[in-house]
This record gives sequence, C-alpha cells and structure tokens, in this order.
Amino acid sequence: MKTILYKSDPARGALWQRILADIAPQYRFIQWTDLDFSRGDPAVFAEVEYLVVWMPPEGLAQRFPQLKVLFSIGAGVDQFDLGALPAGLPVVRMVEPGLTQGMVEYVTFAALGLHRDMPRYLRQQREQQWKSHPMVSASKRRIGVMGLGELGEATLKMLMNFGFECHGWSRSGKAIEGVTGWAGVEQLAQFLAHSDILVCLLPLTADTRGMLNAELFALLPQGASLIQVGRGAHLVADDLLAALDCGQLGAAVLDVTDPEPLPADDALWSHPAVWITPHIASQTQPETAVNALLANLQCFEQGRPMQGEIDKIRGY
Ligand code: NDP
Ligand code: OXD
Repeated sequence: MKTILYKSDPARGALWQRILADIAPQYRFIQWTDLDFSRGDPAVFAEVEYLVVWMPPEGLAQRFPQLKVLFSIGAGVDQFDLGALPAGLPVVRMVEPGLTQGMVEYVTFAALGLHRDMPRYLRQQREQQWKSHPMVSASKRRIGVMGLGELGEATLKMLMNFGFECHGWSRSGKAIEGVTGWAGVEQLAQFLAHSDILVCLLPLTADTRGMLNAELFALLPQGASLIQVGRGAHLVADDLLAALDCGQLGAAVLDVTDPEPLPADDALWSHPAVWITPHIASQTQPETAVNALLANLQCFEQGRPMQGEIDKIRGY
C-alpha cells in the first residue's frame, strides 16, 4: 500500500481522506495533524511516497527517504523554495476543474463589476447620490489577461461570451480562438495598450515579482482597471495607490496582497476605488482534486508525464 501524507487545512483534508477511502483504498492517506510528534518524527514517515501540501515540511530528503512526488494543494508553487528541494524530486501544481471554475467565476464577477462601473455606483450609494453614467457596451471594452495557463485561458473563454474584446499575454504566446494573443516582453506594451481591464493570472516567479508597477500602469489606457488574482508580490502597492489617485487607473479588485492580511492601517483597505477579498478567488475542491491526484499518480506509476509538473528552473 502506498502512503500519501497530506499537510494543509485539516477540515478539507478530512474530505480528501473520505473520498480516497471510497474510491482508491489502495492508498493510505495520512493527515499531518493526526500524527503524534511527541517522540520525534512518526515511523510512518519512512513509508511516505507522496506529499500533498501547501507548505512542505522541512528536511524532505532526510525525513521522507521514499518520497517520490511533491504535490502542491494549490495552483501556485511560489510557497516552495524550489532551489532547496531534492534535485530529482518532481513538483506538481494543482490542475483541477473545481479550482478553474472558481477562478472563472471570480474574474467574471470582477470584470462585470468593473465593466458596469460598480465601484463608482457603490461610492454614489454611500453618498445617497442617484446619478447615471453612460453605459459602455461589452464590445467596446477590452479585457487583457496576463498569463494564459489553465486559469487564464478558461477565464478568457468565459469572458468572450459577453462580447468583450479579449486579449491575452504570456511568455511564449498561445493561440486561443477569439483572443488576440501577445507574447513576451517585446509585445507587453502593445498588449497593455489594449487592456481597459487588466487581469493578472501569472505565477509568482523572479521574472514576474513586482511587475504590476508604475511603469506598467503608465502603459495602460487612462482610467483602466486592475483585477489582481495572481500573488500579492506581483503588485507594488504604492504604485497602485499613486496610479489610482492621479486617475491613471480607475479601480482595482485585489484578491491577493502582500502581506496577507494587510496591516490594519494599510491605505488599500479604505481606498474608495479598491475592492479587497481575502485570497478567495478560488480554492482547490477536494471532490474534483482527488480525481486529478489519482490520475497523476497513475501517470507517475506508469512512467507517463503528470499534468501540472513544473519546471523548477523556470519557477512554474
Ligand atoms: P499556469 O502555470 O497554467 O500558467 C501560467 C501562465 O503564465 C502561462 O501562460 C505562462 O506562459 C505565463 N507566464 C509565466 N511567466 C511569465 C512571464 N515571465 N511572462 C509572461 N507570461 C508568463 O498557471 P495557472 O493558470 O494554473 O495559475 C496561475 C496563477 O494563478 C498561480 O500561479 C497562482 O499564483 C494564481 N492563483 C490564484 C488563486 C487565488 O485564489 N487568488 C487561486 C489559484 C491560482 P507560458 O504559457 O508561455 O509558459
Ligand atoms: C492557489 C491558491 O494557488 O489558492 O491555488 O492561491
């Protein structure tokens, strides 16, 4: 029997455990929080072949001599110190339909809210002001998504149903029907010039850290808005505040911040043009994620490529 050790939210772990026991009893599933560390590491560590974690335990190579694959419970792997992991250990990010669906819903909600001027109407409501502004049709609104991976592509495919003019930008470029694609730093400025609503769905890497900054905001059409669902450290918060205050940006929806949560006195909390949610744009859904894990275990055990295996050098 192969052993999976799970180290993340215990309530959701209990669901993983129940589902796996039903459909894949050939795996032994152990929750970190159920282990007894009173006499040091439990003996079962010697049998762990698969880790499913948000934050990995320290000393992987020494503590888990049979470890074969490290699975992230989330789509991101930026919480791992990739350089410090055992060199030959495969690392797999989460790709599963429940997580994708959640992100599609959140970005659609935020894009429609920004498209229909909701930050302004909510401000007006607080001032008891009944005042309409011209409606812009979706066909005249350009949405640009940075990152055309699992989540970026699915999000664009939903947004295009509303008739938005859709643009997408990624490192290597990706052809998505109905989306104007832009690739690499060479085409970033042109992509930004076509983004009235900019969505960040990039992974956090050395190349993308701090990328949402004053220089980038200056390349957007005046009054553009931002939906930030990547990672907090993509954004230079002071540059966002300055861009909002001078009107270069009209509004921002932030699901991720740096740090999380923001300190109580952070200016972003109370800025009238900023909506903040506590990193809930999407969440891995145990019901669908278990199937994704099992499919990957089967691939691994049969020597086939796993979906979502990352390139440790590239960082995603
Ligand atoms: P993927 O790995 O599938 O896609 C990443 C995309 O980003 C690819 O298109 C890639 O380009 C592009 N990219 C990476 N680096 C660069 C770069 N330097 N310049 C241009 N493009 C780049 O990731 P997912 O779609 O699964 O997830 C994206 C991110 O969403 C996660 O890493 C995480 O940070 C965030 N996330 C946030 C959640 C939330 O609740 N807020 C929930 C889940 C994820 P290429 O195709 O050329 O390789
Ligand atoms: C993820 C996240 O990466 O929840 O899945 O942010």
